[in-house]
Amino acid sequence: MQYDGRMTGNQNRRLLLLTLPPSHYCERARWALDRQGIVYDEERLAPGAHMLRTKRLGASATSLPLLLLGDGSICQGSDRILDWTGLPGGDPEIEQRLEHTTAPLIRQCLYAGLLAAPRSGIRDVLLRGTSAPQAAIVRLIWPLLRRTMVTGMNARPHLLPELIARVERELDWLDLVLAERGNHLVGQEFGRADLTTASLLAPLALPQMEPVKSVSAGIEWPSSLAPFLASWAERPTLKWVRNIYASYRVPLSNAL
Ligand SMILES: N[C@@H](CCC(=O)N[C@@H](CS)C(=O)NCC(=O)O)C(=O)O
Repeated sequence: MQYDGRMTGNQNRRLLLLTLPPSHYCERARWALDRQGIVYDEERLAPGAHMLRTKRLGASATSLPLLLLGDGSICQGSDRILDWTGLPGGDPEIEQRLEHTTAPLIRQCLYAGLLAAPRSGIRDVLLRGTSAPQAAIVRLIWPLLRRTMVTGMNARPHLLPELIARVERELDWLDLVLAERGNHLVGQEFGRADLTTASLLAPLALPQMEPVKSVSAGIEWPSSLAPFLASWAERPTLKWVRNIYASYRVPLSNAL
């Protein structure tokens, strides 16, 4: 097990998973906890508020997911959280590429389209399940926050053609991997590599399973993205992601 080991005020309390609601890394952590039958509460944070919360906890970075353990220590990062759950069936090489190349690219590409489209609904999706005061503040500062997010992720609309081409190359790679390995990436059973791939690709596959379905409900895909999402929908990888969700995504926790 690998985690920060920093102590917080969470001693003797239930596990608490801090998330940014639509984050695919947060979904990866949620699903692993659910899969392992680990009971936890989820605290959904608005962008910006998450920085104050993580700083107050003394975390080494602001990124989510972050799991507050019952002994008060912090486990930050989806990879570490999966380590902590002990979920078997990992493939470090595939998971590293997904975590460090594919997933940030998907995020950059989708936000480049969504943040530039005033009626995409992304602001409400980012605020779903967050506290009323956080949501009120974000609505007030949205124009500034939107620009900060564009800059922070380099999610600039003029980059979309290049980002879309790079996403297609990642899908080409995964189509090949799945063609070689069959229904499960490691062995004959659902495991960590399958969960990592499915969760990090979910924003493209759009599985209609909870909690992903309600977390992202209300998104209006702008014309800069909609045709590409439609043309990718029947690719082997994205069909596989939807099948994996339908077969294995059973939300068990009493999270939000
Ligand atoms: N490699 C990290 C990446 C996590 C990450 O980038 N999370 C994003 C949400 S998708 C985030 O928290 N961004 C805000 C920040 O870094 O302050 C993980 O697997 O947990």
